[in-house]
Amino acid sequence: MNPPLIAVLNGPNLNMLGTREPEKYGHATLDDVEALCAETAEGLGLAIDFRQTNGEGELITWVQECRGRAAGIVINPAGYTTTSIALLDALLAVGLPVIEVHITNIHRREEFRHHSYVSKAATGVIAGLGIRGYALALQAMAGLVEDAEDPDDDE
Ligand code: DHK
Repeated sequence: MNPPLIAVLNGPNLNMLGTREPEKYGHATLDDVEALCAETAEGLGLAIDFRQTNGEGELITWVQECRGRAAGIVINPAGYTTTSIALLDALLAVGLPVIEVHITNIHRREEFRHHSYVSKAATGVIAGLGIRGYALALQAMAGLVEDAEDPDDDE
């Protein structure tokens, strides 16, 4: 059997990780994040499809394409977190487990970053743990996927 596929989707400006405000986002690049996700997923028996876009429409199309293809979505919506009802609607439409990740603790930052539309579709949210948050999200997702496969098994 093929390992369950988890889409790891990244929104705008995350392609600039490593050079972008390193005092907030750290020094790891998006390639480092992808390598961490790939290694973590392999250990958990998951496959990943790791992507980044600066476009809202493209991000929404990728979410839509997860239906029937992926077992879950890990998403850092970046700047679209606080603005995109369309992204929220897409996440609700696909009906998959969603884990929202933010590298920084958005609640310690400017007030306009505190409200997330995406959280309304998220099973869980991880913020403020740096890129480690992606690995934690994949660990949690492995449990959610297992629960979905064996709903009667409490172990
Ligand atoms: C990344 C961004 O690009 C911001 O727009 C969010 C998020 C925070 C992060 O912490 O990963 O406000």
